[in-house]
Amino acid sequence: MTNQLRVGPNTRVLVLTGAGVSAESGIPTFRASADGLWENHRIEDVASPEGFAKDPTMVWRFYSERRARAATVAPNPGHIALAKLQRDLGDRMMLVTQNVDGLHQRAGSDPVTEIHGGLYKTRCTHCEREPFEDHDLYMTEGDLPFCAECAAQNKTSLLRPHIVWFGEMLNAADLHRVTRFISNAEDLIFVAAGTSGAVYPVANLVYRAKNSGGRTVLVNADEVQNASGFQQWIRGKSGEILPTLFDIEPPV
Ligand code: BV8
Repeated sequence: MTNQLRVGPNTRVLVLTGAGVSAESGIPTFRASADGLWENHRIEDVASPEGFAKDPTMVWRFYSERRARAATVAPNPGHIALAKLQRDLGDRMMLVTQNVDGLHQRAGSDPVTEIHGGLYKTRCTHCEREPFEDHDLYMTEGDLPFCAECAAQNKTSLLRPHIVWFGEMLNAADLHRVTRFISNAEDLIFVAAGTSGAVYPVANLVYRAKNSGGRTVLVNADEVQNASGFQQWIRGKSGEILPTLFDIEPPV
C-alpha cells in the first residue's frame, strides 16, 4: 500500500488528532457540523472565559451535553489503531489530542496529552485544588457546581470544566513536552489526523515538525487551513486509514 509510513528502529512518531478522529464514533466535529454552531452560539463564544462569566449555566449545559453524548459512543478503529501503535512503539510515539472526549483513553492509549483539556475533568475557578474526575451533568442553573473546599472557608467559588477555552493559554508543560519530542527526534514522522488546522497554537505544530526535518503527513477528509505544512495528504476517513498506515520495522 503506497500510503504506508515506514517506522524504522530510530523513528519517533508524533500523532496529533482532532475532532475528525471521533466523527466515526458519532461525535460531531466543530466546524463541519452546523457550521461550528451550538444552539446558535458560535463555539468560540461558548468555549471562552467571557462566555462562562456571562452565562455559566449555558456553558455547563454545553459541556454536560457533550459529557452525556461521549459516554454513549465507543472508540472507532482509528482510536484502536493509535493505541496499538503506542503499545508497539512505547516512548517512541507521542499522542497529542485536541479532543476532550476521552475516546483515546477508552481505546487503551496511555499516556494521552489532552492539549485542550478533558471533558470529564472539573476544576475550581478560584482555588488551586487539582482538577478532578467528574462525570456529573449540570444542565440547569440549580445544578451549578460550587467548590466544597472554598465553601469550607466561607467562599463561594464556581467550578468550571477543565478545558482550554479560546483566549486561554495552553498548559506550558504539555507544550514543552511536545516541542521537546520534536527536537529530540533524529527521524520524526508527524501525523495530523482529523483536524482542520484552524486553531492556534496547535495548528503551528506541523511547521515545527517540518522545520526540524520531520516527515509531515495529513490524514483528513477535507482540505485544511495549514495544508502548506504537510508533505503528504492521505485523503479519507481516519478510521479506515490509520489501521494500516504504519509499517513498523522489527527491531534489529
Ligand atoms: C491562545 C476546547 C493565547 C473547547 C478548543 C488569529 C490567529 C491566530 C490565533 C488566534 C486568532 N484569533 C484568536 C486566536 C487564538 C485562538 C484561535 O486559534 N482561534 C481560531 C478560531 C483562529 N486560540 C486560542 O485562543 C488558544 N489560546 O491562543 O492563547 C494567549 C496568549 C496570551 C494570553 C492568553 C492567551 C486556545 C485554543 C483552544 C480552544 N479550545 N477546544 C472545547 O473542545 O469545547 S479548540 C476546539 O477546536 C477543539 O479543541 C478542537 O480541537 C479545535 C480544532 O478543531 P478540530 O479538532 O480541528 O475540528 P474541526 O471540526 O475544526 O475539524 C475536523 C476535521 O476533521 C475537518 O477538517 C474534517 O474534514 C475532518 N474529518 C471529519 N471527519 C473525518 C475527518 N477526517 C478524517 N476522518 C474522518 N472520519
